[in-house]
Amino acid sequence: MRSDTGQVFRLEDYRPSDYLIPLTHLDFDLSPEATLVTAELTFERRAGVADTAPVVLDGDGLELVGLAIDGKPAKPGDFEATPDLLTVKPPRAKRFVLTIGTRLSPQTNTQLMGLYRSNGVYCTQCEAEGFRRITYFLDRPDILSIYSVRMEAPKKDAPLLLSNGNPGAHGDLDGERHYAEWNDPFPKPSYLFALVAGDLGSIRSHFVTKSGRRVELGIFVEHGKEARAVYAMDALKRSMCWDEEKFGREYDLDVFNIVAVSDFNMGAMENKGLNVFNDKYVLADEETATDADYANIEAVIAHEYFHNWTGNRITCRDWFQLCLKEGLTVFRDHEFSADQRSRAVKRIAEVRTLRAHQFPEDQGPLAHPVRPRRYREINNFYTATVYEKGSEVVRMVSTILGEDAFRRGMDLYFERHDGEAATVEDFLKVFEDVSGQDLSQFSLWYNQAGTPNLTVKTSHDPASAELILDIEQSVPPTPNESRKRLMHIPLAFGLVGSNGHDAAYTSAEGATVENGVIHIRKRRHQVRFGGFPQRPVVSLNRGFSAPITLSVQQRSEDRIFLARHDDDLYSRWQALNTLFTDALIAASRQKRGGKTPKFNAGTIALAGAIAEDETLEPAYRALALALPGEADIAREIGSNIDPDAIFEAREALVSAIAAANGETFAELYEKLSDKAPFSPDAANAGRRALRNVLLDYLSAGGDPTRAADQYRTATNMTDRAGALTVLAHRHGGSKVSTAALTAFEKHYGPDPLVMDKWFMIQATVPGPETVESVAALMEHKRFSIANPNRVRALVGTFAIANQTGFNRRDGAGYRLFGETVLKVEKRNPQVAARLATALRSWRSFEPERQEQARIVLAGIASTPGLSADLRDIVERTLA
Ligand code: B3K
Ligand code: ZN
Repeated sequence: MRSDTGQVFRLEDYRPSDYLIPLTHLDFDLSPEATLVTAELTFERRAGVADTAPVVLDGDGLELVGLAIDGKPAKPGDFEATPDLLTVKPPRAKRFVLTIGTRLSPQTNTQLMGLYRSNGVYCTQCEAEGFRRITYFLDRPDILSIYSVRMEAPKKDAPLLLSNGNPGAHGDLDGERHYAEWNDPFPKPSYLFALVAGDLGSIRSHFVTKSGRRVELGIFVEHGKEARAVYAMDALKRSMCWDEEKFGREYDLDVFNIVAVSDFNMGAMENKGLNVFNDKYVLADEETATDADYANIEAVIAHEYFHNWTGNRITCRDWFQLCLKEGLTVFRDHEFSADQRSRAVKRIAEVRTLRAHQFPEDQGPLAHPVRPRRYREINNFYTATVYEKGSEVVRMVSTILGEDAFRRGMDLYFERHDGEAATVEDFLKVFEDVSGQDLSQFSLWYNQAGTPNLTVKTSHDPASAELILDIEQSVPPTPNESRKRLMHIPLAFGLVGSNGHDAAYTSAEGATVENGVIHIRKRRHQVRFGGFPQRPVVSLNRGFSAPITLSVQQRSEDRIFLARHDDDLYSRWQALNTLFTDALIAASRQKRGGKTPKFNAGTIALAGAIAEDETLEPAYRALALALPGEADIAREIGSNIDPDAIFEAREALVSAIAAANGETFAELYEKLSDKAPFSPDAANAGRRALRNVLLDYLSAGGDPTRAADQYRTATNMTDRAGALTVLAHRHGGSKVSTAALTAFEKHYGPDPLVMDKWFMIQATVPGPETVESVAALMEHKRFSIANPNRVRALVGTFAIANQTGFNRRDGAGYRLFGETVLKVEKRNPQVAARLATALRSWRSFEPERQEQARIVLAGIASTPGLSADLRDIVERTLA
């Protein structure tokens, strides 16, 4: 484990390195516990740098076994080496070569950073700072180098030898060994280096780019799982095609390879020409993957592929600029999925994710700007803020400029910065240049943390036929940023007439209003729209044009009207969701006060009407009927949260909706039960989604028959897992539920990815006893503390998605969690730190729970020898 130096990195301290490394040649002699790496690095001193300036290279736990300067073995006085640093006295010449030998033990590398082994396969993960665990280097993203790689290994262990770029020479060696060379002509930062060697199966295909270049495609998976990679291959080709059409981006190498491994710290990695994936985001068939898995695979394959231009060809100058590649690439993968599936459904899902993950981050102790200004451990900044809010910021640029100017800006970005390590300023500049707009106020979205709030009061003046909006913006204080500046918020809107369609205004004053967007730039705007002798209904933040919270005074009749008629499908969903949320907040207050909640009949009826509305696609109806989750309600309440009251309130609303619409739901459930052959496409997935939401309502009354039948007759994993969830959550402990869980385990036991679903379903069973069942499941033979997917499925899911179990009043959930985080940390600090962020909202609970959480956090903080990763998260969470 790298020692915690307590060092803080600051954006304002950026300075170019004294040396460049134009050429990097790496030689790997692979062996599980003694891999020898020889790095031949060509250095070039930058102009103006003294020839005495030492070469200072990053390392992380390295063992130096050899060092030569321009081919001559280095003398003791010429260098100083520790596991984490190599300092070399440079030769006089401007250009020179250092040959560095290091010895690695991939087999015992449990951090899964640098070179490690997963199921016997050698693989690498270098972003952000894993390359320094392979060799000493200027391990920073602004050092772009041309790489050539040679590797050798026993043929039997590693018939497959892969690295970045295009394949070069390969052949047999003495002693049943072989070698392969790879050359990557595109200069790249060290974090994009990759090597894979092992025995894997594959599927192959090819793609012809629009200029006629043929690209060989390969996806490598465990033997026997090849058929499960077919969907990923299809998604890859669709991504390649889409990027050409939508962004004019062509692929640039002769090969593109994807390798799926089962031990991986995150989702996937965009290494140049050799993406390495968590197998969860590659493998799918109807028997083992849900529709959500298919959608995720499509999105992650696209995301990593799109990085080839946004991230690889144009990379980041430093890690503070991480959103430059991540936010932009998320925006691109969102647009891709919207084009492949349903735009409205995709948008709603994005907003739900943003609110579930980014809003609590922005509103809690870990809040930071999309471009942070300081960090202690960069791996802790691969956050929902950098990724998801980062994507929303790019979306706002597109909203402000319009589609055409946005595309011209992107074209200019690619043209101007190809082959460079760029900054957020470079990115914004291209859009200013193509549009002539001043984006300086807008740039606060990158530099200021916190979710802005808009308060809107509407009034209507029949005498002047005006609709008046009084809008006020505020940005709440966040850690280390108590005073906030006013932001530029593009607020898309519509004024809906009594016919249910947008009505045109004759004048607009008080703010710039263009193309259906009000540009909020000041603290207060009074916006007056003329031409309304009758009051229209206001629909605001259409399409979620800005990632803000909105407090609009609006009658529930108006919301019901919007939920039925708004031309903007996102806003229809939002209106319904607000109605549900308000009802649930009121109901949880009533529950807490010992009263029985009462619900508005109009809202309840609306659920039935939406379910039946065949003008809406099933996937949309499924999202509309899925009530806000317990965590969503908690977030809206904000403080002094009692998760048990929220749970009961939500159950009461589920029952009320089910009771009032039971027949409609049952008929629709049957109607959707066609047994057409399986297809993972969006339309079919949507029907399954709706049917599974209905199953949950229909099972709320306590009868497990329908769920048990669905479990028994299911022909795909979506329906099977959907039924199992209902059985375990609503009928837990019953004979049918226990039998189904046992049958599932028996059938899928040897398939780790499917067993993750089994763990997840049980980790999310509501109620206090789940603490004990999660503890018991951690002893299950299919569980492993060493595998990040298993840990996330069981313990991560428990902490993030089980409000009543994790936040058990006596603190047992937090204690189990705290102990597990420390266990994981011993092997893998990065995964432990990520896990620990689940405690970030601890201060929003009622005092008893807060105290229990605080004790656990303080216990972690006082553990001797804590890693930098975990210390950073825990100290910020407690601050
Ligand atoms: N760039 C990687 C994430 C690396 C995380 C390092 N801790 C995957 C992605 O965002 O595409
Ligand atoms: Zn990414």
